[in-house]
Amino acid sequence: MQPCLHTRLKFVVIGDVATGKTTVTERILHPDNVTTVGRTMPTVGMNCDMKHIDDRRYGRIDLLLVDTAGDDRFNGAALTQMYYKNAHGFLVLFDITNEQSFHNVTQIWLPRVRAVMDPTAVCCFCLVGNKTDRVAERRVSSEDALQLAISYGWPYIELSARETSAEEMMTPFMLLIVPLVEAGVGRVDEAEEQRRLRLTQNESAARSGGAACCQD
Ligand SMILES: Nc1nc2c(ncn2[C@@H]2O[C@H](COP(=O)(O)OP(=O)(O)OP(=O)(O)O)[C@@H](O)[C@H]2O)c(=O)[nH]1
Ligand SMILES: [Mg+2]
Repeated sequence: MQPCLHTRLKFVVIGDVATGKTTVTERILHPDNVTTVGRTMPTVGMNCDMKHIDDRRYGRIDLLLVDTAGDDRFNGAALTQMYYKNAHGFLVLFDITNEQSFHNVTQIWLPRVRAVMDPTAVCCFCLVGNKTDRVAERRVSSEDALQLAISYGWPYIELSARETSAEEMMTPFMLLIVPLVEAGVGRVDEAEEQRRLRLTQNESAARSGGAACCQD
């Protein structure tokens, strides 16, 4: 029987304050739920949650999503950078109505990731322009954003955490994840996991047996 494919990936969501990192993360975790839009509080430190995807072709994917604070006052840049460790992907958010947030992609966020990233590790990036529902307030053109993404070899996604449909929300992220899965990044060796689990169970059984002996 073909062993079941199982992959564990860690993605970190970064970007300026109020670009919509928490709202977008919530929509990825719960694509059908738009009730979180307008209900978020500024993130303190980080939030992390797991999304389980069962795909007929790519098997089981456990995606750990780490939503970080855009405001350094909450925990300092150095601590935030700790959350970047061992990441397989970064969603770099900006708000299409806020030019500074776009500027800070290259001025703040990318240098921070590069400062702690293992240059040999496989890691993908995606530039995400959020809040496309605020059409009249747009300050960053799709062309400029696309050009920036292309210059780094990243894909560019534009969305509205408020209006983008559940399916449209997930499709671009699957496109990011699939090449990693195909390359075997984050692949879990199920047999090895089972072996380790059995060892741990045997050890704790032996330990509790030992304790019972001592009590006699
Ligand atoms: N119109 C509109 N508002 C949005 C969208 N996404 C997020 N918002 C709003 O933007 C504000 C900030 O959203 P958050 O998700 O808290 O932003 P954040 O990037 O997590 O902010 P920090 O945690 O402080 O770094 C909230 O009032 C959201 O409701 C969107 O697509 N469209
Ligand atoms: Mg937040």
